[in-house]
Amino acid sequence: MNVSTKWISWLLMMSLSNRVTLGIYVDEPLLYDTFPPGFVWSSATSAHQIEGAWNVDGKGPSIWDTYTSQPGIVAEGATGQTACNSYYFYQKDVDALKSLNAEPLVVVAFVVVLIYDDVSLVVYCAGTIQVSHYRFSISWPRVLPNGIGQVNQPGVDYYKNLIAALKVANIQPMVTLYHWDLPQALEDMGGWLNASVADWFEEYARLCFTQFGDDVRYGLGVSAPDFLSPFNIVVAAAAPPSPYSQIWTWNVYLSSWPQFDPSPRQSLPTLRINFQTYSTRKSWNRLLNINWFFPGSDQIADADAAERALQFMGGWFANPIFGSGDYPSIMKLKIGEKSAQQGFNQSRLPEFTAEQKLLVKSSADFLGINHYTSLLTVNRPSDINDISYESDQDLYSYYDPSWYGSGSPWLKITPFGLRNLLVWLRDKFNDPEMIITENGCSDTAGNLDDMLRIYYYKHYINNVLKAIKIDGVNVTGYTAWALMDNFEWRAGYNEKFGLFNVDFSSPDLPRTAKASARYLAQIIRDNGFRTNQPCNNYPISK
Ligand code: PNW
Repeated sequence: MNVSTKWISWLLMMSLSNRVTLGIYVDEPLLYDTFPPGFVWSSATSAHQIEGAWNVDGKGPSIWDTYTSQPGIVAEGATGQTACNSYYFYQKDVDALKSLNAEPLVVVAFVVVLIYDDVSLVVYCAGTIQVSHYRFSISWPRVLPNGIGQVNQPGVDYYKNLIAALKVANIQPMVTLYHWDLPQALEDMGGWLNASVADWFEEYARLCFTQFGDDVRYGLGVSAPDFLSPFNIVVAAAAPPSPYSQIWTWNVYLSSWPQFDPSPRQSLPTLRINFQTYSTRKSWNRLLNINWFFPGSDQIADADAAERALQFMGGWFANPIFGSGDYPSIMKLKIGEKSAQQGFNQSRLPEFTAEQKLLVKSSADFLGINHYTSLLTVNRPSDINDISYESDQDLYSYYDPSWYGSGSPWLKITPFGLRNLLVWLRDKFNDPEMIITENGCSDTAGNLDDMLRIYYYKHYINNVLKAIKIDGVNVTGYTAWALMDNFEWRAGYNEKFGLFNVDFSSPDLPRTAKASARYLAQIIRDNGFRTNQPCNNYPISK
């Protein structure tokens, strides 16, 4: 559904019903407390969104290089061909990260602090080293230009240099293996829909573990696997529709499980074994892109619809790994019933074999969560002739008009949703260890005095703190998306998520800290919230 159709149906729905919306925005009081010791603080980017250098030093094209070379695809014809040019300017990125992680223990300053109680000096006197992390992704076609086979040494060297520079800055790498930039050569052979993709991915992962494994404590797999599927076209970021659109009604549920291919291949466990072989310090995880869904009314049917939305978005991936070892029962039921009504002789949702269930279950060390926003959801049966992931859910989701917007139409500021989500994940999936692997907010200005982003980070991070301290959820890290303004997929350079502004009009592409970068750095240094931090002292009563 395009944006205008969405609005029209939303307006229609609001005028036809007198629904009580349960998601009205309220300011919440902050919890002034600290995160557990050792809490991981990180900021993130992905290869195609920042690296540029798309065709130099032996790099092969990715599907995004191909996609953006077609006219009319990306806003204003933008491409990632140069982006933040991090292939050459990675030291600038490391410097930006370093400034989020100030040198601790300046003794002289400590004395001064006692005298003047100056907040900016307190920053340098935190007394403990808050180790910062950087989540970046490896570009598969940069290290393997054809996806498999010949290794591109300059590409490998680039990541070695980046990791070495991070090490010097005392910043730990968190490496995503796949953030949507499939080698075009593999796409030409069917991409994620070719059963061999599991072998291709294994070859690539093996190379990464061998080359970079010793220096990487956190290894992340496929970012937001649901976005590999064609339904990603309906959300803002959107990967190329490519040939998937022809066959996706059959494969949509399958294509997002490349490593869990129904053929008797055991690539996921093989990957795990590789992972463990190459380093005992690493963790293998899954990244899940998940919104929070509030029921649109107090009717049971709408509460069920909101739960269904969560299960289709999050349970789809979390339940096989952290839950029963299978798809959520509501997905099996809905898709099974619909498939029968639609004349399919079996459910469009593939079934795991007993063996696969065992292999998949508990195959990740922690659950990575990419979370940005919430929606309100009501029950709404779909047209049975419409065969799609959305229609299978029989619901309609929308935003409450009281929620603050951002620079992205799909992103409304709903910090309380994150706490609900964390509690829900804890309750449904056996209290897994969780790391927020992405969370952040866009604007279209990219201005340095970015108060909206400060508000976003303050209240979202505070909700993580409440989930940990009040609800007892096991969250061990938080990652801010993004380190700097970058190529925001189909939105080009218009939607800016950066803690650092990038001046794209200057050939040097300078990175400049926004106010939100300073604010986040303060929270990181304090490992939590104090009343006398800048921007935190609001007397909000319940
Ligand atoms: C993520 N949604 O995409 C991606 O991992 C990043 O590469 C991207 O830059 C960032 O978020 C901001 O868009 C998402 O509709 C896109 O809920 C859309 C949604 C979630 C994540």
